[in-house]
Amino acid sequence: MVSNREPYIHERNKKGIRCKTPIGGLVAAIDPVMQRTRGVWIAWGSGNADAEVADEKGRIQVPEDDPRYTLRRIWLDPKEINEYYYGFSNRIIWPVCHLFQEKARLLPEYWETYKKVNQRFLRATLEEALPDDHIWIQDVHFTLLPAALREELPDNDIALFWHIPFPPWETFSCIPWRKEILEGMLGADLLGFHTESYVANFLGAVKKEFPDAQVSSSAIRYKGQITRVRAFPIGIDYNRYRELSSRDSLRRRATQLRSKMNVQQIILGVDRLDYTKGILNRLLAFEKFLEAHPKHLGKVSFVQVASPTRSAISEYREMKQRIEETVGRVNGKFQRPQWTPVIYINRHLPGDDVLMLYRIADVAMVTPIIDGMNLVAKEYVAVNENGVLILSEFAGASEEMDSAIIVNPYDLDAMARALEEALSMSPEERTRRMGPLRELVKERDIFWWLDTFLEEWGVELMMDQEAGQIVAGARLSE
Ligand code: GDG
Repeated sequence: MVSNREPYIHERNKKGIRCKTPIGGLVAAIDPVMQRTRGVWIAWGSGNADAEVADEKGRIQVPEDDPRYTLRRIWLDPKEINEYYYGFSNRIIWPVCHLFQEKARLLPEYWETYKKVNQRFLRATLEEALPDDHIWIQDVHFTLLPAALREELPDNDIALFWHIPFPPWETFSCIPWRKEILEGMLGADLLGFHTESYVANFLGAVKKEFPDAQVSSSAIRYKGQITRVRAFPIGIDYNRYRELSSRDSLRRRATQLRSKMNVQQIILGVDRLDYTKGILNRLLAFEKFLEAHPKHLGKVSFVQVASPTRSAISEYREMKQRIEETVGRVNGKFQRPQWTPVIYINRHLPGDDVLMLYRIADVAMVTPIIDGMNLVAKEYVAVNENGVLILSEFAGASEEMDSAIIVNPYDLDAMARALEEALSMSPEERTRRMGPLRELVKERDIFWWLDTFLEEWGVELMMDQEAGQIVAGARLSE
């Protein structure tokens, strides 16, 4: 496994060194597989005590209490973090793939460092990989790795999963190094995206860029190498969300919170404070909604969790400022001594607090300008069976979750109307819409995603021989 973020992070604080696991479905799903295959996970060692606990190669056996596999940490210096991570990954690939070309900073030094870091990960992977190993690369940080590995390891199976949208060629082509990126990705045997439309965009880009490539609807033959390309819509650990959110203590706290808030209905947004997430448009739509429907004044509050992210990048700081000005203006316009229209939280909340908000929210607004998938939509549906989901048509999740109220996040009036519709929806209609959404989130959970990916990749054979059991195709949660 190769990813930018590591599955275990060591941090030193006043009390000593603590090992944390990042919250999120991906690590939760892949860690058990790694534990069974006893493989190697290569990632950037980003914790401030990571080096202290690893050996001279950056290796550490994890989980610490019952070591099963090797985490190999790669050290990055501040210039590399700035140019490879904040620069190339977050200021070039991220904005371009989210159709924000105008925010892209196409600096050659970002590219040079990105190449260097990909080389560093290449060397580490070559040191770790055994002849039969499957090598799975996550996300946009290592586009050059599949082809570079392929050259050295012609017989290993290599796959890459892309977690964000893949844009049309007309947008992608603004990247001066687009050929190298596409060629790098085509070193993989299997490429996964969240949706059919990202698959189509990727195939289209390859056709445009390499006229001699043979491109079908699910595979590419280029320079003798075949790459299968497929959509694997990612899910969440549904059962875990159900379990965690139905604990007595959490239910009690949620009921208390709900009664303290003293409003009839609650609307919720939970996002990293990213310009792609549509937080600003959502606030403007809420303002329009209050203007158009004064009967809701004093009765409905909108809770927006905007957790800090990438604040080293100026576009993120600018978006934060615009959001905060808007929160201030909207609250200033409507607030009453006993009622706050917008409750804005700009901190990373503990997981339980997010679950509690999912439980008490009558309506969740998941209205990104564009989003690869968006897991918040799925988490809300898993936790709250009586809620209403308002979902952007430009979130990857809308390809599957079509019984939500689907909106265009640019159309503020339509979003204001959707809010009115959601808040006045009958219990029967809520159930009619929520039923199929829950089924889907339950059925296509993170383990389904993993199984489908591994099955397509033919991993079960390898696991069969090594572990004496078939893991892929089995429910790893069981
Ligand atoms: C990328 C793609 C794709 C948020 N604030 C807090 C908090 N969160 C959690 C949510 C959710 C996660 O963060 C966000 O997941 P998303 O899917 O919405 O978004 P990205 O981070 O942009 O992820 C995305 C994903 O990769 C997977 O492939 O779906 O499209 O952009 O789990 O609950 N969690 C806590 N406190 C917060 O303040 N505890």
